Amino acid sequence: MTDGLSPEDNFMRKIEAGEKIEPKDWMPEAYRKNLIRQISQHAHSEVIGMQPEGNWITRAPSLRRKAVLLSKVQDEGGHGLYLYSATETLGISREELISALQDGSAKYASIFNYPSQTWADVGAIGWLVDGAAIVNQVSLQRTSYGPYARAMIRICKEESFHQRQGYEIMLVLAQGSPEQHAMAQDALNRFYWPSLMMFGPHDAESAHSARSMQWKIKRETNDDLRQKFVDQTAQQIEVLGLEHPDKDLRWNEARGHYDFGALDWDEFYNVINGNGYANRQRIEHHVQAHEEGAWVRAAMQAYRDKQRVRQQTTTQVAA
Ligand code: BYC
Repeated sequence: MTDGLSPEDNFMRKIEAGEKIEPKDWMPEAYRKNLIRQISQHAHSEVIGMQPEGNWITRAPSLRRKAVLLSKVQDEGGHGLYLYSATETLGISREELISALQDGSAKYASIFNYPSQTWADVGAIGWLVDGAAIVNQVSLQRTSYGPYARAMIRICKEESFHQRQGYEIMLVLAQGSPEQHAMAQDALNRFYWPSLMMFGPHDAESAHSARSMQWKIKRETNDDLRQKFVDQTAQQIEVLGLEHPDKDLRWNEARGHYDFGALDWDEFYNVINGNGYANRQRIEHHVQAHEEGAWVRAAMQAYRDKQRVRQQTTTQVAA
């Protein structure tokens, strides 16, 4: 009890006052589980998201492009690690999280099940995918769980750089030869709609939104964030001089937003249920990399065991 409040009431008082919930604070079990679900899926997205771009590191068109892409992909791995650490503060182990990803019980962002076929796709991923992620993550900087909110602040700084490098690739291609311009247009056409799907189903269909909004895990709804992204992207497409893939896009003066065309929700559910173009390949690649890294985990464990024995011996000698 705090100030005569029950743990439940004290938790809600903190949430309503905009105070952060920290790992050692009392929290409802459903809040803890919902956070483990969302933060771990976020971590998995960062790690699986390394694959479509990682695929292009050796094929990037210049040394500068290779160095930038290598560094960007490495950042994504780092984001995954902060987010796994944030999830572990909720009392779940890294092994459990990884096995949920590999057995398909935990999801990761649908967008990473689309293939990266051309160099322009790398531009489109940086611009649109990181761009959509930033819109969401800026909002998540105000999430109620302290470790998640703090991870988001650092991650957003890096994502802004990622988004700009992607946009710059697109700008160079869009202003290049007719073939390069066509390649940029094709990448935009293929990545635009899946990027809008990153924000999840419509609010009315979103299983977790109401609860997550009440607990301030999510600070804006899926549809509100999607609208922000549509609005900012429309102008960016205009600057690139590319054709907008949405033929129903119209500025709505009364709403102060763009109205936009319907998303293909069958495609969305198909992809999140494991039947996208690259779902199987992404997980197989992850399993293989994880198995190849087993010796690193074993070496770390052996080092920790040795340190523990050494510390015990020192303590015994001192006593
Ligand atoms: N893809 O009730 P809903 C990056 C699932 S990576 C797959 O609305 P919620 C980057 C949802 O999980 C950044 N699944 O859920 C990295 C739920 O299924 P479960 C990625 C999706 O959680 C490398 C069900 O559908 N960002 O930037 O309230 C290179 C019902 O949905 C998707 C994040 O992860 C989807 N798009 O809202 C480049 C942001 N949408 O769990 C870039 C953090 C929905 O019941 N996550 N589902 O089996 C979030 O903000 C929220 O989890 C979502 C969904 C808005 C995604």
